[in-house]
Amino acid sequence: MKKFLRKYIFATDHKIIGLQFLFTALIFMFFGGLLAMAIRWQLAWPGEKLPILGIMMPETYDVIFTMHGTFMIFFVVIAILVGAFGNFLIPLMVGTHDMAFPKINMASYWLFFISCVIMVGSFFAPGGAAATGWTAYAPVSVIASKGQTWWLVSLIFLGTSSILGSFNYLTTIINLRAPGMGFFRMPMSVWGLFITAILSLLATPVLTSALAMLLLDRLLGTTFFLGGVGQPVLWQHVFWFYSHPAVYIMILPAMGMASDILSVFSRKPLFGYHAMVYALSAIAGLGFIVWAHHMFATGINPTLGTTFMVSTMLIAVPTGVKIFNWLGTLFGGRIRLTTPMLMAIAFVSMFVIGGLSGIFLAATAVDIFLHDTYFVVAHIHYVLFGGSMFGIFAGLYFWYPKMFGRMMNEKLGKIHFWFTFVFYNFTFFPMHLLGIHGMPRRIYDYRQYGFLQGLEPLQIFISISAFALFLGQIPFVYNFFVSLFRGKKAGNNPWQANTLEWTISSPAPHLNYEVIPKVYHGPYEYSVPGKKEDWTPQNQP
Ligand code: HEM
Ligand SMILES: [Cu+2]
Repeated sequence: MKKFLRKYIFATDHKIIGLQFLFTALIFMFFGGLLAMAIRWQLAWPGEKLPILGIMMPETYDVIFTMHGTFMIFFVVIAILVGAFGNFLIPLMVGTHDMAFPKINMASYWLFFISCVIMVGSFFAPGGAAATGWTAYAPVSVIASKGQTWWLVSLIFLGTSSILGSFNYLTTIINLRAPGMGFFRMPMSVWGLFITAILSLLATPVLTSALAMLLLDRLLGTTFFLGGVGQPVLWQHVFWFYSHPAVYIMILPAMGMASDILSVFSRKPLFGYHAMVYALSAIAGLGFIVWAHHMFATGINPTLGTTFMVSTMLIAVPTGVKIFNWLGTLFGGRIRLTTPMLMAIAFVSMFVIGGLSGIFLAATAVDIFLHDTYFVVAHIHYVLFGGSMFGIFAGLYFWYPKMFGRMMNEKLGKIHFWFTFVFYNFTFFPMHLLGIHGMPRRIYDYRQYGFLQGLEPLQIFISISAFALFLGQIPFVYNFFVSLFRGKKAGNNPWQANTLEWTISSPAPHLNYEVIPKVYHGPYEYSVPGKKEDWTPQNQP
């Protein structure tokens, strides 16, 4: 019993901690998805009874979209990309036994867990859970019911967990790389996580302080964010100073993983590796000077608005570099359309659509009209679902064998892919149209406005697609859990990939490497001319 607790519950092994993040986040993914179903049910048939919830009150609707956004962002996407993949991949891919500080790593998971408990508990607070959106804008969030306090406390724990995690990642990557693993021999997955950790270390303390200030406003009567003495807009500044970098926290690790996966299944080196690294760094750097593009509608000084518009549009340059590099990687490759590869290709293509709608929103003159409409809801889902979630699926199908020693079923994987890809687009693409029609976000009954009443057929279409999208995840859940026991045994290197984790057994053993490997070259030497195999593990001279 003690041994079980030590090994699986109070674990210090980075792989187990990674899986703890993963399983916790999968539970949140399920409930976050259910909340989305409630939102869509209400919008398709406003005023009619929902299953279990009955007639939806506007206050309940507010709680539901707030907790949907909160769950998905903080407890699913960040938890999986940074918590699960960061923990699982970094020590394996840089070639070391564990994180630099395994106990701090354990503390990071348990702080996250406390945060989860408080967030779930907040549903039982008097007046229900928080209802001011995942952005918690002041002054409403200052005067909102008790659930908001729980929300703030929960996220303060979460922020602390992230800060501990990111300095552990940085120390591990900087100090514990295997001999020969120069910075420019690191796989892109590690680069993505490295830059994410820097972002997180610089931005998360700002959020955590902002949360603490809001808590003081609520509990001790300070007035940082209240009108009169304080400044409601100050909240937006400090919140977005974190949350814009945070959108890169939610995408850079997926960009790294997709780069690796595209290269493996094109059997070609990653096109423009150095340019990729510089582009990632540029995106991260620019990410700190664009935050007020979320605030064009606050009455911001037009000169300032234009400055933020220009800095935001500059991000299109490194992003374009990355997209061309991904296409360059695919070009002329001997492409293997495995499930992880399909997911990675979907990641790139859906992220492009999300990026393009982002450029619309970055133009001040356009944003005045599109701000707070469903165009924004479409945009966030193209980057967060189309980007981050497809990236997460790609990573899960790809590294599952290293996590559990067995393969996931390819046929079910492809069914899952096609269902998700099709119904995802059916659900979210039409939301651009709703937005252009002027449908506001965060509204529980759009029929109050005469000019929106004609949208009913589109609303029903979107909702039915959303239900299908949700059901389309059943093959994934089934595949994931049944393959744990029945999947084909994986062997060390089922995908014939180069990075270090594929040189050891699957599942990766405790402490990973018996002897620390020696690294002779970069991670992308696929199809080297004159070589019999078309791959070259990094530890092969
Ligand atoms: C089955 C899939 C999903 C559906 C049908 C769905 C649907 C929706 C809808 C309709 C809204 C707008 C609510 C409103 O403004 O009234 C919304 C908001 C949001 N969703 Fe999703 N969603 C899904 C998955 C996701 C995922 C995977 C993420 C993130 C990874 C996500 C992140 C968000 C965020 C951040 C908001 C904004 C919440 C707010 O306004 O505070 N959603 N979702
Ligand atoms: Cu932003």
